[in-house]
Amino acid sequence: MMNIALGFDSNFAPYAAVTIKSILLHNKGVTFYLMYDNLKKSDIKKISSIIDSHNEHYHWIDMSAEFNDLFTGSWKSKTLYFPLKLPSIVEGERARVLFLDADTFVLGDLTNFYNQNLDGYYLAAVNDYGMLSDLKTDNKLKLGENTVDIKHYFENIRKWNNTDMQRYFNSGMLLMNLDEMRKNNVEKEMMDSLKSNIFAFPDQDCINFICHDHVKIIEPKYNFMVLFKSTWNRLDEEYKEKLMPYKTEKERPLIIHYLLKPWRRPQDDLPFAKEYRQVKTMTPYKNQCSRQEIFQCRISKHGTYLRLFNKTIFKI
Ligand SMILES: [Mn+2]
Repeated sequence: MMNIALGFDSNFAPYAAVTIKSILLHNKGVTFYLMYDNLKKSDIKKISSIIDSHNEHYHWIDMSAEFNDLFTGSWKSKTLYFPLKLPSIVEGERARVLFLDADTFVLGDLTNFYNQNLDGYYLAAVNDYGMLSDLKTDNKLKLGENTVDIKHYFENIRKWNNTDMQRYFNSGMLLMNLDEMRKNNVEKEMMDSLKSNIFAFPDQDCINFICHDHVKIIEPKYNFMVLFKSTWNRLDEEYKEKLMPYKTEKERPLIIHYLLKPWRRPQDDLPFAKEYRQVKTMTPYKNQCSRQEIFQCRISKHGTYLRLFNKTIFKI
C-alpha cells in the first residue's frame, strides 16, 4: 500500500491528472490524498473518474481555510504550502506519504523506492541541483516587499554555507516518514517558522529550514528536474554526467519534475515529453490545450515563426 499526496487548484488540475494517471499506469494499491483549493466540481469529478477506473482509493481534502495571507512569491498560489500539513492529514501508525508536485511525471513502479529504509529520517528528497546552478548567478529574489541577491539570501539571511547547500533539497518530491515527523512535532515547528520568517522559496525553504539535518538525500533519478538551458549549462560537470542519461532518454528516471513545463514549451523536445503527451490523452483533459499549445508566434532576432496546434505554419 502506498499513500501519495498532491496539492493543486483548477489551474493545475489538467497536469495533476497526468501525474495521477502516470502513477496508476505503473502502480497498484495506491491511496491518494488530494489537497485542493479553488477547484471546480468538474475537476473533482474528472480526477475521481481516473482513479475509479483503476479501482484505487482517494481522499479529497479541502485546504481553503489553511495558509491564507502568506507570501507566495511569483507562484501566486498557496497550494505550494499544502505538503507541510501532511503529518496531520495522513493518519496511521508507521505511515509514510509520497508528496509529488502536480508538474511531476512517474515512469515506473514506485514500490521499492517507497519502502526504502527511512529510520531516523524525517524524509527523503533530492538535492536541488538547479538551485546550486542559480547560486552561481546574481539572480534577484523577491522576499516579501524586498528584492535580494540570491547569494545574499542563502548565505546571510538563511545562513546556509556551501556544505549546507549540498543538502538543500527540492520540495517537488518528498517521501515523508510520518512517525518520525510527528514524534518531533515537525509540522508545528514548520507552521511556527512561517510566522517569523519570509522564505524566498516558500514551502521549500521552510521544509529545508526545519528538516535540514534529518533528510536522506537520494539520487536525482527520483526527482529528475528538467531545467532551463542556462541553468543546465552552469551545472557542475559531476551533475551533468549523472543527469545526461535521463536528459537524452537513454535511461528512465523514476520521477520527472518539469520545472520547464511541456505544455508551455510544446516546441521544445523536453525529456519524455512525448510520453507525457501520450499519457495526457488517457485523461479527461485530453482536449484541453494551454495557450502555447494552441498558438505560438514569435517575431524577433532569435527567430520568427507561427505555430498552430503544434504544427509549424511558417518559420524563417
Ligand atoms: Mn514543481
